[in-house]
Parts: sequence; C-alpha cells; structure tokens
Amino acid sequence: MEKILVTGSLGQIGSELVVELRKRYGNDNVVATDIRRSIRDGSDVGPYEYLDCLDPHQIVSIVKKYNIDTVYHLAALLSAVAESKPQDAWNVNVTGLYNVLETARIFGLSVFTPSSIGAFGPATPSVNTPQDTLQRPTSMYGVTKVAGELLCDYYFKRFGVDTRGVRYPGIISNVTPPGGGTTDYAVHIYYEALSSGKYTSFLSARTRLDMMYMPDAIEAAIGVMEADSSKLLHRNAFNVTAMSVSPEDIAAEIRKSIPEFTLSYDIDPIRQSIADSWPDSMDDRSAREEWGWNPVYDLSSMTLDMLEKLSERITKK
Ligand code: NAD
Ligand code: AKB
Repeated sequence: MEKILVTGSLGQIGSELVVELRKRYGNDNVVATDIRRSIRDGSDVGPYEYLDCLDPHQIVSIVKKYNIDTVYHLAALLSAVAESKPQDAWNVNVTGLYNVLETARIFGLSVFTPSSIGAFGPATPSVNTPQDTLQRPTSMYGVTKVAGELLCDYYFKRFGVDTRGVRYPGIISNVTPPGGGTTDYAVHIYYEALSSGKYTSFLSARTRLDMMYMPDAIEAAIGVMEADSSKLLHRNAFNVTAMSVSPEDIAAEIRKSIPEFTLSYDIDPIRQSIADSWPDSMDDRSAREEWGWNPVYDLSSMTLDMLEKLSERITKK
C-alpha cells in the first residue's frame, strides 16, 4: 500500500480511517474522496477529490492522477436508508462496487470492501454465526452486501484482483455520526446520555446484536489489507466482532458512570424487523486464525472511552 484511495471518506468509518491511514502511510499518499464536499476542518490535511462511484470515468481519472495502488471502498447506503431507497441502494452498493472492481482489474489495484452482519438473514444460525453459512438476507442492504461479497470473490478467482474484506457488526464511534443504519441507536444512546440523561431506543430491549468500537474497526480494515495473502483462505467477508449487546446492556454500562440515565422504547418496525433478521453473535475464529484479528475494546472499556471523548467534545463547544 503506497498510494491509497478512500471512497465514501466523509462517512462514519471513512472520516476516522483516513486520519489513521495518513498517520501510517503519509498525508499525501492517502486520497480522500466522497460525493459531498470536504469540510476543511483541520483533519483534512491531505488530498481530497469529489468522486461519485457511479461514474467509472471519475474513478479511473483519480486512479491515474495519483497513481493509486490500493482502494478502501466505503461508499455505500446503510441498511435503514437502503430500505427506504432500494433502487438507489442497489446502484450505489453494487454498481459502485462493480465500477471500483473493474478499475482494479484494469490497473492492478488491491481493494478493501466492508460487508456487514446485514449479509445474514433470518434462516442463518443466529448464535455463534459461522464464517461459512446460509446467507438469505431479507433487506435490500443485505441483498447488496451478499452480491458484493460474491463479486469480490469472483474478481479474485477470475481475474486475480487482490480483494479483501470483513463483515462488520454495528460500529460505535464519537467523531462522525452514523449514516442511517439499524445499529445507529448504539451511538445515539451515548450522545443522549451526556446531553439529556435519557434516550428512547428504536430497537427493543431484547434486541441483541454484534458491535465494535471504531479503533478496532480501523485495525480490522488495515489488518486484513496488510495480512500475508498466502494465509488468507477466505479473503473477503471475514466475520469480525468485539461484543454482542442489547440496548439494556449498554444502558447498564452507561449507568456505572451516569447513574440517573434512563432508557425508554419507541420501536421503529422497519429497523426492528431488519435487526430481528440479523445474528445475535458472530463466530470470528477465521479472522483470528488467518490474519490475527484481536479486538481491544469490550463494552465496558468502550463505554468509558466514549463518555470521556464525547464529554471533552461537548465541553469544548
Ligand atoms: P456512511 O453512510 O457513514 O458513509 C458512506 C459515505 O458514502 C457517505 O459519506 C456518502 O456521502 C458516501 N457516498 C454515498 N453514495 C456515494 C457515491 N455514489 N459515490 C461516492 N460516495 C458515496 O457509511 P459508513 O458507516 O462509513 O460505512 C462504510 C462502509 O462500511 C459501508 O460499506 C457500510 O455498509 C459498511 N459497514 C458499516 C457499518 C457501520 O456500523 N458503520 C457496519 C457494517 C458495514
Ligand atoms: C447498519 O446498521 O446498516 C450498519 C451495519 C451493521 O451494516 N451499521
């Protein structure tokens, strides 16, 4: 990885991944791109370009301009947004990925693409979900994620493109708000705990899902891209997780720091039905064995860090 392109770089993951990639590989060697204009807030210390992944010519032109050898392809619509705009979701999540993979085939690029717990469905074993198992998702997001996993496998096997990826769980972070997913409650709950001392969850108390703190999510992306390719049996779509939690678990952890915090419920049927179709907990042994995946944060250490970082940010405002 010498010259890196990040698509969808202003989103929840991209905004933090770009900072870490620039620390490791140099500011000028990481080109951040998105369809939104960059907010030059001081963290944007390297090149930024407008890039719509639906336009293959724009991708080729940026790859040539910066002599790119690696792409972190993050541009996508998340599950709740995808369910409200299924046609757009297919275009961005599948055609956008296809355009990136075609460019990778022509120019010999390596490509990281995140899949998701959303690639599983109600028929998938929901506890300790195996790496290789039944995938019949019922949301449009899930359909696009399975299609993406298969496309990445195909480009590796058929054309030798160095494709890699992970199935992320819900990502919890404190820099950029989440972009419209089913697991967003697990981020909002921390902001609201500090600002108002209460939160109304759109998922039910019993909803258990895999989650991960952003520093581990960044390590997962870079870790799988830096892994020795001869050791990778799965390459794309490695299950990775750090914790399996419900809204009540997070609330109980928050109450250790903010005892008066209250949690109530106002269920959103669409996001609840998506969450109900996803696993409770994934088995991520393949990632641990094939490239040394080993998350640092659990619910308790993540909660302390989230509350500390968000308090600092609120105090500075
Ligand atoms: P996000 O919604 O926060 O950011 C996505 C970015 O893509 C946005 O900045 C958006 O402007 C951009 N974008 C949308 N359409 C585009 C287009 N046509 N061309 C270029 N850019 C476009 O998403 P995120 O949370 O950062 O997720 C990044 C990737 O990780 C996605 O593939 C997502 O499915 C996957 N993922 C995320 C999570 C999570 O909890 N955040 C979990 C599992 C998988
Ligand atoms: C979403 O909820 O859509 C994402 C995901 C788990 O893929 N956070």
